[in-house]
Amino acid sequence: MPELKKIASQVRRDIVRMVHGSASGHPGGSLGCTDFLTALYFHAMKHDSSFNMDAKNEDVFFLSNGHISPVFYSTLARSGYFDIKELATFRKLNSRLQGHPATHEHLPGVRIASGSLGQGMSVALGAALSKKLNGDKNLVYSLHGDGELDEGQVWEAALFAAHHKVDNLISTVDINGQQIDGTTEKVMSLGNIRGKFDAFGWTTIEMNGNDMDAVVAGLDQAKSLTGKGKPVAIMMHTIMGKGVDFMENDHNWHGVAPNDEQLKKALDQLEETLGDY
Ligand SMILES: Cc1ncc(C[n+]2csc(CCOP(=O)(O)OP(=O)(O)O)c2C)c(N)n1
Ligand SMILES: [Mg+2]
Repeated sequence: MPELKKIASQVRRDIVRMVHGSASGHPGGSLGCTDFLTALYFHAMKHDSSFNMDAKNEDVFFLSNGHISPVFYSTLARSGYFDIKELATFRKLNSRLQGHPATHEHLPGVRIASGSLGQGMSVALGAALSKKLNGDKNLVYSLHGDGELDEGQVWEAALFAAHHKVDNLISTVDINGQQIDGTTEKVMSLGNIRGKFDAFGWTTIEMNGNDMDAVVAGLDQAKSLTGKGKPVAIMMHTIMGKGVDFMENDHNWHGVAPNDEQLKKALDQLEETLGDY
């Protein structure tokens, strides 16, 4: 467990340094989802950093809320998919680390373009069904923002998943109550998200997404619920900007880079554990 917390601290440093380095990008959701991505890649998933697009005989993850690419890229690099030095190219011209992940750049670890919200669950369903057809017992994971749930395609996918008993899929919703222009309550009220997934025929659990022990336990529990005829959804409660006090719970940090002074303040709060890139 201390190991996972150490990794998460370094990933958070990477996030603020990457976004500062390009003076653009999305730190808020990235910091909130750091514990989840860390636990997913360093604990829950069976995956191979030598990377092939087909993901046969391994688990596979799709990031649907592609704007939180900083946390995804850092986790991939720290897991050995590519050199951590490449994180310094984030959002630079000709970089493989585009602001929103794209497949055209062939960055190891990225299997779909995302950023246009609402599509990741549909892709995950295709992958999950093909695993079933191929007799591949591994799991498919997807991550979605709560604001992303405003997209109708998510609910079409949710219906389909239950109808077709896609029980090798674990979809997580990052419930931080914030999105681009304010709180989710203000922009478009989501009501009872868990109740909605329950009504759509999913097995659901709740999890504190910013407590590493809870994230590990939640992912283990979700895995134990697969293979029982229903897709599994994790209601993951997080704080936007988690780990950097002045970014926490503030939608203004959804997609804004820290300036030099703010970067220093942020890094003072995040221990360097594995070495900066
Ligand atoms: C289809 C589509 N519509 C609108 C946007 C613009 N947009 C980018 S992020 C975002 C808010 C997403 O909120 P949430 O998923 O809660 O992410 P968080 O702010 O919590 O990181 C919006 C509306 C988009 N990327 N794609
Ligand atoms: Mg949100």
